[in-house]
Amino acid sequence: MERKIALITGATSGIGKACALILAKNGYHIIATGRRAERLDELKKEVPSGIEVLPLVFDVRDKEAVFGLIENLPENWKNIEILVNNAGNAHGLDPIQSGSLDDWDAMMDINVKGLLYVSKAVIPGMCERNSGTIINIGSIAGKEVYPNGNVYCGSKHAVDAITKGMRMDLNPFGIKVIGIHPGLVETEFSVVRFKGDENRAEKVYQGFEPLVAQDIAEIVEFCINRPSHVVLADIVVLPTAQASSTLVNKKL
Ligand code: NDP
Ligand code: 8X3
Repeated sequence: MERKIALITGATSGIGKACALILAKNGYHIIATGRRAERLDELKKEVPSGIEVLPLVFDVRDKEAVFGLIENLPENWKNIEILVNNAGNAHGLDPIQSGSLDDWDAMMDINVKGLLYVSKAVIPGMCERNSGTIINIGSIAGKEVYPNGNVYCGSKHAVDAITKGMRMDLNPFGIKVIGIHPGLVETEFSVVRFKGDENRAEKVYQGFEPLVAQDIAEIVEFCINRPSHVVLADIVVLPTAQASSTLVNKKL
């Protein structure tokens, strides 16, 4: 039987981890990436028996590490069929006049350039094989802008544009390109955004039922199990209580 391989960036937490587990359940061997090696090792213990996990520890901003590791994968890991570009975060929630340069660099370098580096390392193999699926995790912040979201929204609008461009350029190769754009999902996202302030992070998800990572993973599962002539190109998924990035029906 053909050996199926999926690479998921940011598989140490939240949406990426849930995607890794659901793809493993669907019979994919998993190349799991992230900076926290110990969490990638934990993932090995959670996949069904017979499924292999290859942890690749790198920061997506580190061009040399990205290309060095992905271009030199062991032979039986080279044929990546599914790439989930998930690694990313918001850093800060500040008005443009007082935003931090370090936060801006992090968001553009991770969410946009990191996604591009990983994609550039994986796409040539997909083109050679005339086969593959790329799933980019965008955001409602890539479809709308909200106050103080400035640069994070910019980074996710860039992901949306890059996804559309990838779909056009890779179409002749039969490669499916899918953009998934979630609203509020309770993960470590807000803890990172608020620099470890767990109380502030918790408040983001109070008073309504947010999405959970598994909700996004199940959409990924649905996408990858469509027949070869079907691609769900662009998906916005919100908690039922959320009508837009600024309109959440909170009952506090
Ligand atoms: P988490 O903080 O739970 O997960 C983020 C993941 O990205 C971690 O695995 C982290 O791994 C990885 N990551 C972050 N920075 C880097 C880096 N420099 N190099 C390598 N990996 C990195 O958040 P989510 O699961 O919520 O976020 C996943 C994606 O979903 C992001 O792109 C986010 O923008 C998007 N999203 C999230 C929403 C939400 O409400 N939660 C809504 C819409 C989109 P590690 O730290 O180990 O490197
Ligand atoms: C994460 C969702 O609304 O916090 O992309 O930007 S939001």
